[in-house]
Amino acid sequence: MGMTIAQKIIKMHLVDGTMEKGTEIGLRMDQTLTQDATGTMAYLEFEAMGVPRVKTERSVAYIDHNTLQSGFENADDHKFIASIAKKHGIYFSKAGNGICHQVHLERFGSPGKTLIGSDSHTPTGGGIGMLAFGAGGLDVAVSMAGGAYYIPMPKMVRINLTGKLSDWVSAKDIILKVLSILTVKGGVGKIIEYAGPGVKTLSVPERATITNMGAELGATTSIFPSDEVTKEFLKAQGREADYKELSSDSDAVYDEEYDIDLSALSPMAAAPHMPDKVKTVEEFGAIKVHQCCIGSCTNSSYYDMMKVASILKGKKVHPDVSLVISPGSKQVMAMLIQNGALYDILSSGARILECTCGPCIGMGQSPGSGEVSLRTFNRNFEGRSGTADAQVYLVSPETAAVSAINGCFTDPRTLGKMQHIKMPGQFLIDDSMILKPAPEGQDVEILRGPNIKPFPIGEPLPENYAGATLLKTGDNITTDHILPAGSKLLPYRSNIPYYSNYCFANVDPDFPKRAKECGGGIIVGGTNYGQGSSREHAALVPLYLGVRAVLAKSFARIHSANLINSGILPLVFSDPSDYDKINQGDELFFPNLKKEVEEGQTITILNKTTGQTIKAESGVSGRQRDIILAGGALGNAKKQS
Ligand code: MIC
Ligand code: SF4
Repeated sequence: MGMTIAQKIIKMHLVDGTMEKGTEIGLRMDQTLTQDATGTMAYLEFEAMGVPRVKTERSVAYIDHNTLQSGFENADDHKFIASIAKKHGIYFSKAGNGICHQVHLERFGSPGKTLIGSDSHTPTGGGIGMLAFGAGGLDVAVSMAGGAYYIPMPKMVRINLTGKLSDWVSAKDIILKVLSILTVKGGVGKIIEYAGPGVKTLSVPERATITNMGAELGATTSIFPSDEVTKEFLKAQGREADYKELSSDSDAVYDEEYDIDLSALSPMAAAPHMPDKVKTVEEFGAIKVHQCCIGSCTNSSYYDMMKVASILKGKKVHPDVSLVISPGSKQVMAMLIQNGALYDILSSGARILECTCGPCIGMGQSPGSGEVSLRTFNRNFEGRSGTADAQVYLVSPETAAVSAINGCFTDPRTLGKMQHIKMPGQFLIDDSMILKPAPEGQDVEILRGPNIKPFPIGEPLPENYAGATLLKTGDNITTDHILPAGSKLLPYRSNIPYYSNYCFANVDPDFPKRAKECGGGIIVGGTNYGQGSSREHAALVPLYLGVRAVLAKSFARIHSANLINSGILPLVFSDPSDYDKINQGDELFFPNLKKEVEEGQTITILNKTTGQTIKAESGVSGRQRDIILAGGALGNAKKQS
C-alpha cells in the first residue's frame, strides 16, 4: 500500500511502536527549537537529565517572545539560555534576529527531517516539508537528550488544492477557510497533508502560513510536499544542499479528504474570540477599525511584507488607526531596508516594531477598551491582546493593510489591480546573530539569575484521592485562560511561585487563593480543554497549586501530554453528559485511583456532595501510565536511574 508524506517520514524516524492508528509511537527528532518563554524551563529540565551535549543534528535556542527586558528578569533568563546553549551544543539566535519559526524556516528547515519545538506553531516547518511538532519543554528536553518523542499514531487527512488564488486572496484565507470547515477541534489526532495541483502555485512562505495555523485546528501537524518551489526557496537561502523531493504515493490512503478550489476563495476573517469563527471580509461589513497589526510567525515573511509595502506605497494610514508592523526576521527587515520598501511602509504612517512576536503575545500594543483590532496573527483568544474586551479579528496582511488605510474593515479586492510580488532569487544572508556553541568539552559558566526559581515536581499517585472541584469551566478553554502571558507576566516564566498568582486570572481571579486554601483539588473542563499554546506552565502552575487531576470532555493534544509529564492526571468523562453531575465546590472521591490507573481500568469517581457516581477514562499508554504513577516525567526518570 502506498504511503502519505507523513507516513514516509514517520517510518524513517520510528524508534518505538508500530504505525498503527491511535497506538503510541516514538520518533527520533533530527532538530529541536526553543523560544525564551518556554526555553528556560526546557533547559532546566534538560540540565536535570545530566546529558552533557545535545544528541540532535541541530538544536537552536531563539530569543523572540519577551525581548522588552523591562526588568532584570528577562535579561538574566536570556543570559541563562545563551550560556546553556553554548555549553551543550545548541545554536543561539539572539534577541532581534527574528521569530523562531520564521528564522528556522529561512536558515535551518530541511525537507524530510523531524523537528520538535517548545512552541505550538513549530508545524510552520511543514511548509518546507518537515514533520514538525509543537510540544511542552520537557518533551523537547528529552529529544535534545536523544530520547524519542511520543505521539499517538495520527490519522491522515488530505486537503486537495485545485485552481489558483485570485488577486488579493492569500494563504491566510486558505487556512481560515480550512478552519471554517474543520473548526478548532477538527485536527485533533490528525496530520493534515496538502496536495493537488494548487500546491505548486504557493510559495514556501505561503505554505508556512498554512501549516503554522494547523495548530489552531488542533492538528498533530501539517505538511506540504517538497518540490521545485521548495528547491528554489532553499537555493535562494544558499541551502540547496538541504533539498530533498517529497511527495505522497499515488495510492496513499487517507482517513479524510477535502477539496478546496483556490480560485473560488474570497478574503476571510475570524471574528472574536476564536480562530474558527470565520466569515468572508465582505460579510463582516465596514466595521470601524482602531488598530491593525501585521506580523507574527503566521504572516511576517519577506513576501508578506512586500505585499503590504506595495499597498501602503504613496498612501496614508487613516488618522484614527494605529498600524503596527513587525517583520519576522532580521533577514526580512534588512531586505526591506535595502530595496526601499521600508520607506514606503514608514511613510504611510505605520509604526515599525522589532522582529519579534510582539503584540501577538500581548507584549505591548494592547488595543484600547472595546476597540477593534485586525491582526494577521493566528490566535484571537479573549484577553490575549492584553485588553479583556478588545475585539480581535484575524485577517490576511492584504486585508489588514487596506483596512488601515480606509479606517474600516475593507475587502482588499476593492483596490483593483494587484501588483504581483516575486520571490527573490537570493535572500540576504547574514547569520551573525546566530551564535555557534562552544566546542565540546570547553568550560562554560552557566549564568543563573535570581528570577530562576525551582520548579515543582509531582508526587507519586496515591491509592485513593479526595479533593474539591476547584473550578468548573466551559468548552475550548485555552492555555491563555489557564495561564495568561503578556508583558506583565512573561518575565516570570522561570518563577512558578510568582506566576501561580495569575492562574485562571481572566476566568476566576480567586482560583489560586481557593486552590491553596483547599490544599489542591480537581479542575472540571468541557471539550478541547487546554487548546492553544504549548506552554507547560499551564500544567506546572496548577501542579504547584496542588491540582491532582483534570476531568474534561476532551483535551487538546499538547496540553494533555504536558499534564501527564507534570504528574497531573487528565481524565475524560466516559459519558460526556456526566459533566452536569459535578458543580464547582463539589467534593470528589476516587476510591481506587492507583489500582484503576495501574490496571488501565475505568476510573470511579464519587461525588460526595451529591451522592452520584461518575466514570472516567484515563486513556493513557503504558509509558504514560508509568509517568503518572511516578508523579511526572522527571520523577519517573529519577525512579528509573
Ligand atoms: C503562543 O503563541 O501562545 C506562544 C506564546 O508562542 C506559545 C508558547 C508560550 O506560551 O510560550 C505557544 O504557542 O506554544
Ligand atoms: Fe510568537 Fe505569536 Fe507565533 Fe506564538 S503565535 S510564536 S507568540 S508570533
